[in-house]
Amino acid sequence: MNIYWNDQHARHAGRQEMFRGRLVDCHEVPQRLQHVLDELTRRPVGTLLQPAADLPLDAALRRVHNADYLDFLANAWNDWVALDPLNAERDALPSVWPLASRHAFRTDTPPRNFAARLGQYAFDSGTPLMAGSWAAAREGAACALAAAQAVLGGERMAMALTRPPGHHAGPNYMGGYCFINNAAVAAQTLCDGGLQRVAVLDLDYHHGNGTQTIFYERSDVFTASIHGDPRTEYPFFLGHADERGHGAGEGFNLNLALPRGSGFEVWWATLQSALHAVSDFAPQALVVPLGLDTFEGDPISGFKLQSPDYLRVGQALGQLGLPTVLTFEGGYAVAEVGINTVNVLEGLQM
Ligand code: Q9C
Ligand code: ZN
Repeated sequence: MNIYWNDQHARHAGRQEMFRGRLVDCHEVPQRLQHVLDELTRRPVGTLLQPAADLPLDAALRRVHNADYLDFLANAWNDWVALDPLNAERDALPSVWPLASRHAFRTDTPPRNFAARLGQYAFDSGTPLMAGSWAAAREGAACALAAAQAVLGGERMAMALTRPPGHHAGPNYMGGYCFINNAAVAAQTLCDGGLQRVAVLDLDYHHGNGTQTIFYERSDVFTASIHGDPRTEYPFFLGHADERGHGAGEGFNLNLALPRGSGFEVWWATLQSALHAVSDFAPQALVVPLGLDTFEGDPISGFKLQSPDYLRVGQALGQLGLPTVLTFEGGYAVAEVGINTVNVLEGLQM
């Protein structure tokens, strides 16, 4: 297994996120990825690599994100500091949003004010943006692109080991600690490499709203997600069972929501349904946005998987027999995220 890891990841290190009316320490921290690297030195289940410097990254980014959003991200830090030089010491967080209801606020008149633009391109105040966020997110997408190319080149499995995560990022918005949708970059790269059917199976605790939205009207990418019920769990406004795709994409999205508190038995049964749906689609490759926040010890999530369960998860994915790209998503029990991630990778190769 080729594991492309993001050596720029620590340039994104948010200080605080807004949570229920106050700023709390960020959960999505650089140590998460370091723990995975540490566990990979103990259990070398793959080859650690870095993406080549000359990949067609900008073209790959434009395949899944709008050009104006990418421009916004590329310039956001400079614009933030231009607003007030003291901002150089502070992370950027949005505090005003154009509510999307019809006739509520206009979105056809892009504001020039940076605070307004930040709100326009973000859907929560939990995703701090700082000087190195763009560099880190960009290199993460390069890892996803490299992983997809490796699979197109005949590797059975590859992983983008990167942070910040990606699956909440939509065509033109950030949120949920995500800026660039790495799983979507991987899936689109597989399509552009000639595959006619690609499946995405999102295993993060939180619904993969960004990935769902990016592929919602398409029949060549089947998206499925197992996640906490959005009626009580983040991201709240997407992830319900009746979202099945639209237009040509009708029937090519599957949401399997489970109540907060669900344990491995029910999660495993749900995984079997998801795997059947993936097999029925007969994909030529699989992308797995892998969140480890389904773990019982996760501080912000509500499922109860235990560390050995992740070996079985990996095994079940491996038994599909598909060329597979994994992207590293959530998982905030920092001390265990390395063990749990490498358990999946070890199970995949059993
Ligand atoms: N500050 C991923 O797992 N937290 N994102 C809600 C608001 C947002 C999780 C509290 C959770 C995002 C990739
Ligand atoms: Zn998550």
